[in-house]
Amino acid sequence: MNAKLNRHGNEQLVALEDAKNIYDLPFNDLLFRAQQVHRTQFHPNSIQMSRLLSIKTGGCAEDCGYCSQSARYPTGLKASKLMEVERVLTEAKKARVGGATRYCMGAAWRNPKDRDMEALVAMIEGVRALGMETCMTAGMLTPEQSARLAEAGLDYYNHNIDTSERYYSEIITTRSFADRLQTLANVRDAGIKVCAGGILGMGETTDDRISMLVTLANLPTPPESVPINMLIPIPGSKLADADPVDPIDFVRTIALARILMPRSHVRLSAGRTDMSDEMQALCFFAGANSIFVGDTLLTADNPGEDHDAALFRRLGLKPMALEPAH
Ligand code: SAM
Ligand code: DTB
Ligand code: SF4
Repeated sequence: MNAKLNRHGNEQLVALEDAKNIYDLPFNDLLFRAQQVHRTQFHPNSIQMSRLLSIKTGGCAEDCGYCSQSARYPTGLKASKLMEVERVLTEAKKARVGGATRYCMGAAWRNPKDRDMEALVAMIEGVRALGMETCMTAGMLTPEQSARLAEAGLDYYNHNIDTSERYYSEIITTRSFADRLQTLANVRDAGIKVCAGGILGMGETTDDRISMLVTLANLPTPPESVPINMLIPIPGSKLADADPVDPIDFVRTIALARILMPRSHVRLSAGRTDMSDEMQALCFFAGANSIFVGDTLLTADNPGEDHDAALFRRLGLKPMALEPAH
């Protein structure tokens, strides 16, 4: 690789050309390499399981072209207020029984208001007390808000860059790619682990997908979790009629994420209801080692426990145990 040292002087910067060359390898070579990398860092048959809950649904001021929750598009979704803390904890207990080890709370906001912070803190403390890892995704955060959530014990913050820098303004105009990177830096500086990834199937090119992964891999510290979503086309949204992704291209992208970010959990995220079991199996072989479990994501469908349990049995996969700190 044409590698340079990053600003910590201890990791190699990934060059776009090198990433493209990896992506373009013959499929068998690409998957073999991804599997080799995977096995240096992870147990090959363990899958981390997260559960999502929408704690504040719909009515969002942002114009993300893929989203059911943007107030700009007639998606038919009913908006609701921030959920009561007790209800969040009741749902989290159910998720723990279902085998999830990480609980991710999502709010349809451009950013949290200061008056919301107390409730978010109580949710984080409550979920943590149940012995689960905590994750939140609530839009842009200031350094002060990041510090407050870190103090509450937040383990992860999810904030996706979604696509390449070049393509970003085709998908979202109410904020910039640089805004996204700034929140990721704020969260990282506060000591919270980072979950950041994107979506495939929004009309982006292969180079956009590769560039998105190169941006993530070249962050001063790569994200600990990298969700790769396949667009769930939402009727009424700007991307309702986007062309579906070629499954082989999707698997290639997972393999590249694994190779560029060996230590990250790569999550096969939204869109699994539209993937065959065989496609999911290839994604796991390519290095995906995390999923969302349960019947729903935030507003859209997910395969559900029975289907996933059967798939895990067929593939000999096991839920990943929590690290000893938890
Ligand atoms: N409002 C917060 C934000 O945008 O950061 C958090 C919630 S937002 C729904 C979280 C992520 O879900 C988005 O960044 C996007 O990557 C993913 N997502 C949303 N709608 C999707 C869809 N229809 N298909 C696939 N992924 C989607
Ligand atoms: C992520 O990358 N995918 C999750 C999580 N982070 C917050 C969200 C998927 C949302 C899918 C569409 C929906 O449920 O509305
Ligand atoms: Fe709002 Fe997040 Fe949906 Fe964008 S992705 S419209 S910020 S909820």
